[in-house]
Amino acid sequence: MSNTDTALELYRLMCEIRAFEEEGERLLRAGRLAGNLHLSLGQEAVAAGVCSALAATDHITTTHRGHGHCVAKGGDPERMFAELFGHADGYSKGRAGSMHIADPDSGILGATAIVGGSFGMAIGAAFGAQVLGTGAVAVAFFGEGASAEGTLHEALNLAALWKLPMVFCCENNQYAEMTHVREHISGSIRAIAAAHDLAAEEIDGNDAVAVREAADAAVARARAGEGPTLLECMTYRWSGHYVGDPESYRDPEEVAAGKAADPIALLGERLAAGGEGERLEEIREAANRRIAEAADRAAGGQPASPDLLLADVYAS
Ligand SMILES: Cc1ncc(C[n+]2csc(CCOP(=O)(O)OP(=O)(O)O)c2C)c(N)n1
Repeated sequence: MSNTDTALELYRLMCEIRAFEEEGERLLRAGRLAGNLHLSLGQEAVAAGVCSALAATDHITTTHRGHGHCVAKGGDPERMFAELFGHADGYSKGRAGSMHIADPDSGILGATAIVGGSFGMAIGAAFGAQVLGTGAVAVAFFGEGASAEGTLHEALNLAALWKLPMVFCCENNQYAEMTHVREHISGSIRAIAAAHDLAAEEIDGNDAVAVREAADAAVARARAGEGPTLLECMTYRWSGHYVGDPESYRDPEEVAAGKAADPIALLGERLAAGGEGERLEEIREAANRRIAEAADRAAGGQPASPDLLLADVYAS
């Protein structure tokens, strides 16, 4: 793929993620979804940059804010929306919702509401790949808030010790719930990784091309048996922790500055300067259409049946 084709693909992925999040928010605010949503608006470059560096056979694990990762890894937006609607054809048969999307067929081993829960699953996937010699790589997405969890240290240590084919991808969006990063991290996440002898890199997480280049290098290292890498992608969470969060803890000026570093606009400007401007609107429209149609089709599904409540819970 040429550099331009890669950049256009990143642009398309980011537009689909943005459209998914905006449609989800619209449906939730219209009272059509149960539960709540944690949106990744503003963080699209991380999901697009990392997931586009992976093969279909590679694995990701993600968090409560994982829609973007699932869209970018090849999850079907219709089945994702079906899950948000609580419909039987959703990825978890409509019983789990937004924070529990999983699609092993496209390498999405699962999202989890447990902060720090993505590490153990990815370690397992990477260890399995190493033992079986499949060549697959596992990426654990996490927010900077998960650095307070002991499981991060356990995972970093084991991954480095066993040279597991893994990438730890921290989306540092500046907030853990309502707490700014300067109020909850002493030192840095990269330093934590370095203490466990991992290669670690800080990246402009709003620059999809920069994320992609760093992810390409980390994935190549992992595949070559050279061990795990931690990528700390610096970005900004545009919306509240959840839809409807009053956000009294944030300065509107700070939010405006964060939104000014829009990863989609940033890449769009670069592509336009390179003479690709005309294709951008077409890509945006196609992305919006794909997502709107997926949501419409999902809306027509059947609600999860109470008969399935205990299915997949106990082994026979
Ligand atoms: C083990 C655990 N502790 C606490 C919580 C409550 N909680 C939900 S989200 C969150 C903050 C997560 O922040 P971060 O990891 O930075 O991810 P972000 O929400 O910014 O994407 C917390 C503390 C939880 N879900 N799980």
